[in-house]
Amino acid sequence: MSAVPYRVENGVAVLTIDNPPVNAASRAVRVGIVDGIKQAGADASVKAIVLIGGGRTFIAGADIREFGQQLQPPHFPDVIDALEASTKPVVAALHGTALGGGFEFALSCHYRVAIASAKVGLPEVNLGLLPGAGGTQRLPRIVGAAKALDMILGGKPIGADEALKLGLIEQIVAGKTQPELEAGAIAFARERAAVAGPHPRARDRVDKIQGTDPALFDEVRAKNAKKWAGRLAEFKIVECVQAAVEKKTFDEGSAVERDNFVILRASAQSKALRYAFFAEREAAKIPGLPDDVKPREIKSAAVIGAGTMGGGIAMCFANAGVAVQMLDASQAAIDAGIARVRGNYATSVARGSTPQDRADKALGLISTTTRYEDIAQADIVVEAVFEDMKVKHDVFGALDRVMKPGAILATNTSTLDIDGIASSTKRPEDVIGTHFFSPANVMKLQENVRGAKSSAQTIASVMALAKTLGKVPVLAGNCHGFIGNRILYVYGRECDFMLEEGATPWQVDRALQAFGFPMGVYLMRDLAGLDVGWSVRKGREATRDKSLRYSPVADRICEMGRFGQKTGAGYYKYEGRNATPDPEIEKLIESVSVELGVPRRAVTDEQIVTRVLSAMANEGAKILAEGIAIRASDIDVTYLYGYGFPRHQGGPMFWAEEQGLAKVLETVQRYHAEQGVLWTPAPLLVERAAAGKGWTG
Ligand code: 3H9
Repeated sequence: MSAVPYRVENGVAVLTIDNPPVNAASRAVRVGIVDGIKQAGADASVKAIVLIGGGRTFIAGADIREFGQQLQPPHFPDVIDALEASTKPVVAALHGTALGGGFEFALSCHYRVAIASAKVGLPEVNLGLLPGAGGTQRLPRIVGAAKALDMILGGKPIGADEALKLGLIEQIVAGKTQPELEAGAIAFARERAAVAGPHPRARDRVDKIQGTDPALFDEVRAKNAKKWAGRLAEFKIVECVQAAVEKKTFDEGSAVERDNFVILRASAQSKALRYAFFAEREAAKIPGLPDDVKPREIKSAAVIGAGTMGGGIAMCFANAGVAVQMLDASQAAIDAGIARVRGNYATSVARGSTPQDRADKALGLISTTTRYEDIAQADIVVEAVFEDMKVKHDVFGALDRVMKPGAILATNTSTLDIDGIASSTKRPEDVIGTHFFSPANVMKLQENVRGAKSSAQTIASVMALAKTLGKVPVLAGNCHGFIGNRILYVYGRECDFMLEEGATPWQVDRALQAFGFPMGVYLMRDLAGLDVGWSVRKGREATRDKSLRYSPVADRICEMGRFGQKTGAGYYKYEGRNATPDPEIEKLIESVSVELGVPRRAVTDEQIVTRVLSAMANEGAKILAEGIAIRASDIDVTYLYGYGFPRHQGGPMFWAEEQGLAKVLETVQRYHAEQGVLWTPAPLLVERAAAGKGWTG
């Protein structure tokens, strides 16, 4: 059975791609298209050809899983040649998403039609690739170089309306369904067949690239230099579009594209980004949940606590069209909270990231109250109050009294025991952690934390909720800090020790930023404010294990009244948001080294990165063995979406696997010998390294 069944209707050959779920252009699809075009060419009764996706979408691109293997013919250029060389007009009929190689197939057809809900785009950059099937050459020929750069570098699909305006499609077909699209495309194809050929080919056009400002490409490179530091694909994309404009022929430009695509496909960055793509999708799958479990419907929500976090979470619901009530103890807290939310919307409207009408609509979905009785009918309530078990008990006790049966009682705690919180209710099966990341309306991660008694339906509901909110969910088990903050603690701890051993905050930050973190750990702490962590540490001081190494540097900085950016000084000195290294802090750190008897030595940037990542992977291995994370890749997803881990590095567990677990273990053992118990190698790391395996192999 062909992956592209062929049939003729009314003198039009219809090639229907049948490769669920997204009709990826795997080998069978490529074979099917080439064969279908050949068959249509040879059939005298056929006057035109329609290429259409079966099911819910056109082709969503190359089959990403094939990139790790030797690619089998026919290759993408073979398919494109077949489409383009057809003397009978070929019409691509688009619905769902026509992406990457799929859209490139469409661009090499003579005509394109779509239904109004279709989306088209070239998202390869998100996988560390470039459009390698002529997209960097054909797109500029249709929309001009500047717009093509915009679309390819942005990697975001556009709607059919915009595609029509840009000349990327010829017609929007009436109707909403695939059969309606097919009928419209056949009618369109018959019209075109009645017109004498040759039919238009994007490769022959020069009108949109002639007269391109030669400075455009350097300008784009310069404008993005900081954002793209260390990344490959973006620069290669600019080079290819430049070749489309500057090379004498289409084929010369295509050769530049092909060479660069081959480089990117083999690159470590693309491997990491492709891994991240699948890791994100895996994380949504929860083994052990009964197949028939149905998430509860969430049509209304309530958030307890109108602080920064509570307001951000309320915005998430409102942005997703879910009515949400914000509850706080006093009207003053409510007023301050709603003012902050309004301010956030005003800022994003001013920046152009949210249209005014969308902001107004979202704001209209947020209401406030100070009375628990008012939220009783909400389908879910998310608690975002102060991180104190006593306060959480009070809140959950109140929720237990008022909330309707079947409401989900979620907590945004970032560290506390979910079972402890659930114990203040008589319905622990409805209690679960939904840990959002600050700013909650921006950060993509939703770390869901299952308690011992959270029901399968409660788990399924918050996993589904994440999708509704446009978040990426990971399911964690219950331990102090769960996946994310437990590893973050180790990360920060090792950075602090390196300060005492000879590094400076700015060196640590520089090394982490060179690795790809958008912000180093100390700049991040200064931004978040140092006082919160200080008060947590003071609270725990009595119970801290004094036999373990502890760095007092952060406490000393707070004792100086330096709480970070908001006080104009923290690890750095600030003028507004501009941070500068502060010799006073260097002196303070040196004096701590002397006081603790830690000899100072040169620490290299490479040592900083290796030490931090090895410690993270070692802790990750413990988390994995304890079942706190379901998969190593879930730890990576947590870091990619919640902690700004550079996506093109894949995540700490991916990093470790790429290094080789034996090599990482060697580093861990070396620090264990030097630093002691905090570096005890994770048994799982030892086991996997000895077996010569990765985390899952
Ligand atoms: C390319 O085209 C290169 C060319 O320029 C050059 C070639 C020479 N391949 O996301 P979902 C799977 S690069 C293989 O949950 P949604 C996905 O893993 C490619 N598998 O659904 C999942 O599997 P599972 C450029 C793929 O409705 C299932 O399909 N294209 C691919 O939320 C459902 O996916 C892209 O980058 C694929 N290409 O979103 C598009 N795509 O069920 C990548 C999906 O086992 N894809 N799968 O977990 C997407 O952006 C979204 O999947 C899409 C659907 C918007 C299509």
